[in-house]
Amino acid sequence: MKVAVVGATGLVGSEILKVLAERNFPVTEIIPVASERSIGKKISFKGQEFTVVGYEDAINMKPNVAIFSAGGSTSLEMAPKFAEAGITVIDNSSAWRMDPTKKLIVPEVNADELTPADKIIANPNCSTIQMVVVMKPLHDKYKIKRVVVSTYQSVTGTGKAAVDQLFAERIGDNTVPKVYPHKIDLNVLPHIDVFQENGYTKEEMKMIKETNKIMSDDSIRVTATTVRIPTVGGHSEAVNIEFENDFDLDTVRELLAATEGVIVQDDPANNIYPMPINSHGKDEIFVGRIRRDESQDKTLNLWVVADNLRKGAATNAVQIAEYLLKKEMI
Ligand code: A2P
Ligand code: 11C
Repeated sequence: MKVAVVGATGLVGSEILKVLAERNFPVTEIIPVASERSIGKKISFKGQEFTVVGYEDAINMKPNVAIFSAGGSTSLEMAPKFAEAGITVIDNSSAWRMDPTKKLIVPEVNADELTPADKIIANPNCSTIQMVVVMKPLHDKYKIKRVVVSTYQSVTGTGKAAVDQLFAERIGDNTVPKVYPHKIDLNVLPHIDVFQENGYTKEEMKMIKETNKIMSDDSIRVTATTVRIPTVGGHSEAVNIEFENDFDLDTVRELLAATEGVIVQDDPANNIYPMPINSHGKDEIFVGRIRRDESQDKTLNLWVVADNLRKGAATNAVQIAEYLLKKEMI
């Protein structure tokens, strides 16, 4: 497989290269694509060097699949050009997610929606992905009525510039450009992405709308508060789920433990619960603090953690490519 990685020099792009190598995706050639300022730079993959090219050269090199992680406007402009050339695009940006003609895929939940006609496939937002993988088996068994989620999101979700801002603040360096409107070190910002007219942020609205689309169920009511914290890698979520039917906590634990891609870490007596620092470089989603909401019947509280650059972005995209390959769609 010839694989183009658009945004190969970015945080998610470099994670995509690592995940392709680790999972032994059958790559014959990597075609790294980035902005004009990076053309000619070398990117190494499995000990081999590949030169960064512009998107037109990349299309001419006829990759089987192109994994995009270079922002929404780049995707809006370039993904259709790849698709028109017959190249399947897996896009990490928000550009195509809510387009009714495009599929929004989390392989554990809805890979079976994919057909050979899907040439631009959307990868959901990181905070949505880790939540829906956990929701799916619970929804199938108990039917979810409503979800209340509060997130604690890493600066890596914003990209390299945000990581630079955090470390610059830590050493008192004021020369680094700021990507957040406030200090992030030793602080918490209840603000991810831009505010909308309804008072929610775009990140919060993504969690709501994307969840309904991925689960193919608009009856699930979701409300979200998304918060940026000064961690470097790994998003955490406090998730409160109200079901139609009552559940048994042991069965919930068993169901989650048996779910592909989910690891239960729930032993509070020994201080064992998921933490973002332990999620770095892992493809799985970690769930703990599994307990009843004692203020309301048929309601569960969970703490869900995943490496946002992995399952939240790169791993999910590579898993989509793996599915397409297995089904001979690329
Ligand atoms: P570059 O390194 O040349 O700027 P991050 O989110 O970590 O900041 O990374 C963004 C990624 O998207 C980088 O690889 C960046 O390349 C790439 N990118 C940004 N704009 C474009 C563009 N117009 N065309 C192709 N790649 C782009
Ligand atoms: C964040 N969730 O943590 C965002 C990053 O729609 O893919 C990913 C934004 C997106 O800031």
